[in-house]
Amino acid sequence: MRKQALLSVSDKTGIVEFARGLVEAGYHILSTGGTAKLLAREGIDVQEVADYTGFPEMLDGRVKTLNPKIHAGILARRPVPEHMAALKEHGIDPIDIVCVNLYPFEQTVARPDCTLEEAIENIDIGGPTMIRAAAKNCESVAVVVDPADYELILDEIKVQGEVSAATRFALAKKVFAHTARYDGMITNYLTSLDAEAKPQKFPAVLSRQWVKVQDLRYGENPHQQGAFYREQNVEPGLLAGYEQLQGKELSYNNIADSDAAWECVRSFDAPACVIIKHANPCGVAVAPTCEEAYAKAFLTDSKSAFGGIIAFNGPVTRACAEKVSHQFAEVIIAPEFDEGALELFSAKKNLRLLKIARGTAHNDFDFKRVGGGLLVQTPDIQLATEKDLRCVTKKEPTQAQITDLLFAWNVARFVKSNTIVYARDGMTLGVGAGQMSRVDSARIAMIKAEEGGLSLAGSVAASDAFFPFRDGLDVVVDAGCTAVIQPGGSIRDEEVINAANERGIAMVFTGERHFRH
Ligand code: 93A
Repeated sequence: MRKQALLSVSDKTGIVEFARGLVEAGYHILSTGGTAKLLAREGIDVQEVADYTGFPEMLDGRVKTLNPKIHAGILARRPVPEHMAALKEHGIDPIDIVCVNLYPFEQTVARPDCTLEEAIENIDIGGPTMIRAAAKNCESVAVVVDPADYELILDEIKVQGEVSAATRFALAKKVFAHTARYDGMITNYLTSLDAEAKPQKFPAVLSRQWVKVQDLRYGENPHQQGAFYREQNVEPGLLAGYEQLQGKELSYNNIADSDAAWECVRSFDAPACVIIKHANPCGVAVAPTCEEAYAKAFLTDSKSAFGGIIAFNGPVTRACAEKVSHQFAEVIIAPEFDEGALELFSAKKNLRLLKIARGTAHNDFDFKRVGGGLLVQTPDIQLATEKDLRCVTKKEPTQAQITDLLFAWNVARFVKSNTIVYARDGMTLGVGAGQMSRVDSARIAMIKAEEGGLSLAGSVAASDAFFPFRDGLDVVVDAGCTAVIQPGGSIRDEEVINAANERGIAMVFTGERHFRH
């Protein structure tokens, strides 16, 4: 029985070469109008589907391939004698390869002048029907939706005489992902048309494509499996665009912590250094140079910095590298390393160096998996500036305090809640992270400063959310702090403001909260 391939593509990239290869391998080619015309023009022997089925393309092309001669030819199970007998009885030849790509719905609706009528006409019906049928019958049929796969198919046919079972199965999986995404786009478009709908931030169906960058040795723990994916078309400058210059393979936790480090450090304009442990900053500083910033950041909590992930927002020089080399680090991240730094680090074979272009783009959405679902939000990139601060105490912060308050406030965004951050002179003095009670975070941050031999006298403190009672504020003032930044908004704000006035410190409200869970 002659082998048959059905070719029906909107995107005609590579189709001529593919068809030619199939003909050379002995395939009979069936094709729809436009595709057939192109192939015939290129001198390829092709039969129009209309000619084969005896039905013309009708209803302005809405019905081209929707015919039992096509669908039975695709769906018949070759190992089942009754199926093959049924084909024979009705004069139908099996179809062994289905090569289809769909009407360009996405490109059509992306055009600003696209009408509803045009969008509707670009909803492909026959194409998805054929590829779903072929994928269902991947036991016997190879289905190609991506021109990038043409070469593989031809190679396999050349070498083994047919497309292998493993490839047919892999191609079938691709089909269902492809049609799911296609239907998702249609749903999103139609939903966006709802009468008084504002531009939709969150689509009715969230379908995205993530491309595997690498399998990881394991997940968060060795008994979990892990992999890293990059979102297709992601803006450069995000962690997904890093280049690893040296060192061991990145682990799951390395990537998570590197992301936290990079997001924090790139939020500063001045040269900055951030040291991360378990996704929390244990030292952050700004200074005239990255080298000085590192020295200050390390001081905050030099015990926790051991085995940390260190990120810089500017070039790492040899002098900076020399300072950093004294400590054990898992990963060092920067937009640039000079020759001297690279030479020095090269002695530490395991140390991972990541070079990341300093972009300004942010993820459009943050995701958090919950059982059976996904929480989606826009990222926390809003940050109060000096003009947003509202002083609520009799005492006003000095200009130096305002600078430190804004620094501490920025750092607090990157610390797990509940957060208290003590700071002075552009460096963190103590970071209290991830406690279930704010007052405990205030105490822990104080202990950190004490252990680091850092005085909190005259420091400032940032609290990622309001103080629910005055107790947290009292701990902060007892520690030596003289100015506080917090969102405000508690029903007990008055109690907390009175406490601040009673203790003679300055306090400003930002009106914005930075929970991070
Ligand atoms: O209008 S359709 O939904 N009805 C069909 O029966 C049908 N069969 C194939 N669209 C149909 N197609 C699509 O036509 C294919 O998915 C492909 O995108 C396109 C190829 O048309 P042509 O070969 O005429 O350029």
